[in-house]
Amino acid sequence: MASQHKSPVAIVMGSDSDLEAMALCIDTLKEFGIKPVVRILSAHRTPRQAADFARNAGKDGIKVIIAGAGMAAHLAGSLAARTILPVIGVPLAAKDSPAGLDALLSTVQMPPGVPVATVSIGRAGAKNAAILAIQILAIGDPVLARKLVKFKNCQEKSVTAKDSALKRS
Ligand code: RP5
Repeated sequence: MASQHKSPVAIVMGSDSDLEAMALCIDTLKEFGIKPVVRILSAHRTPRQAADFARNAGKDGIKVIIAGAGMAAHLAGSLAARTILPVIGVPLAAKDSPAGLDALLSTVQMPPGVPVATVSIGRAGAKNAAILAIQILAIGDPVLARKLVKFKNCQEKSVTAKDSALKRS
């Protein structure tokens, strides 16, 4: 069944416990006018549903998949194995594994031929995953490209203002 999705970006996370960190990814995409498809799918707990999602994502209009998971984080890799869409992996801390280094290595250490564009651990990575997805989409979308330029300019102004305030203090 094609086109049940209305968004070019899907955010998939392994558990509802990942939502706190991944909320920043959702919010950042919304700031750029993109309302993502958001799913909880697990490489280990719902392997068939996760596989079906990855196989159908392209047909359903998704252009970039963002996958966040903690612990032995195989979600991004298992999705990437089943699609030609770019997959961005967000390694997450989990309550039983608060540093998230296990998730970082599980996400980033993909074998040659099946890349996962892995961002940093946790909320910083969740935000960067959204921005990276937007940058990918902006290659063919001048409106999004202009929004990205504005975003970078605002970011620069904000840091410059903090620098000036520090110099004055
Ligand atoms: C991973 O295990 C999830 O992505 C989550 O980060 C972690 C713990 O899951 P819960 O036990 O909190 O559901 O699969």
